[in-house]
Amino acid sequence: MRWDIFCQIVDNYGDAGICWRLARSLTSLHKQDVRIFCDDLPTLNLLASGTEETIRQKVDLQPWEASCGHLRQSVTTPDVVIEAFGCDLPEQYLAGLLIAPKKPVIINLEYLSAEPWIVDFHGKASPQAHGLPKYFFFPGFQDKTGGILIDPIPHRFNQTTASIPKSIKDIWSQLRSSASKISVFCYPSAPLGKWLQDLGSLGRDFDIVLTHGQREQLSLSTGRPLTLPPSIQLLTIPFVSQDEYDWVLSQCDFNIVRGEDSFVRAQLAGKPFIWHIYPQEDHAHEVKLEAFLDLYLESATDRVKTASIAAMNWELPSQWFDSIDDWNEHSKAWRIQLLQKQKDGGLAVRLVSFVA
Ligand code: TRH
Repeated sequence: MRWDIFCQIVDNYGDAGICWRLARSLTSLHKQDVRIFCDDLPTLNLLASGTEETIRQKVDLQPWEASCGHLRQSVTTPDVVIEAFGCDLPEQYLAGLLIAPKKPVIINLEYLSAEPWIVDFHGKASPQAHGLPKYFFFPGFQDKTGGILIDPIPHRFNQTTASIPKSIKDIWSQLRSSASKISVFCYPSAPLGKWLQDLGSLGRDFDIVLTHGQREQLSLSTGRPLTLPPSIQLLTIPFVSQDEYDWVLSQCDFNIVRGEDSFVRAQLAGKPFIWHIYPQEDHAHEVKLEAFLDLYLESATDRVKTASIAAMNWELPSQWFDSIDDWNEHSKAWRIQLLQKQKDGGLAVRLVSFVA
């Protein structure tokens, strides 16, 4: 089938990250024909840049405006149109669909949530005045949801130095063998300065891999230079491609992640993590976090429950770090359970089957 994915980058990278991951799965694993129309092509290109060229070339990346021109050539009328995260289709493009001989199905690809109500809304029709069929598609962890994007599965990453991405090789060589590695990708509201200082009181070595922009964010939040003990080493990596960032998550012992894509990758890495969920004004994020923790900790021991709930609510590491080995075991088990639930191929396959 031919797919057109519309991606508007409101802020951050998550929308582009999800669209790219979906597109690469649809093309390289499921032999679909995919174009992405994006209003911020440079960001999308950056995310996609580290991907193997054979995979990268299969997806047609286009600027948003190109969508109108393309449709006039009726040969490229799509079978499926994805509105990622409810973005509105360009009027001219929609008008073209209405007069096209073949009518596509429109999918409103929603945000991932562990909340129970999405099970009832996933796959429901969304009748439109223009008459084209449109459906809600909800990614999720539970059965009977749209699932999660699992491509590329992290176990393909091996531990050899040969696999270190070129863009971070120099920085990676500064890591200490005595130290645990923690990657950091969080929003400005995180109390990271205090958190790192407390980590320094644990009497263990930690190498902190700050992703692009995090060091500046840290300086701004503390308002003064941070004094950390020698047990804590801060390292900054540049903005890397999505594959390279996936690799970083898979290599660290603990990850601090934020929007829905890095959140899922941290789980697939099979390591303990803090999900710094995007803060919403109406506190909707607290409900989402709680819903996730209910699922994530369903079969966890009390020790892991206490530690991970404390960590995800930004309690200081000295309050919970002594449970890290147990949390580690739980993370590995959760990863296996997650992959088991997605053994049908996860979101990409469910989407193809749904449309078919
Ligand atoms: O960038 P985000 O904060 O995006 C979020 C989500 O879309 C969220 O749902 C939305 O509500 C909010 O923005 C407004 O975090 P996320 O989802 O983890 O996406 C980051 C993407 O960027 C992910 O695909 C990984 C990628 N990435 C790189 O490719 N290279 C990097 O160096 C880093 C740090 C990230």
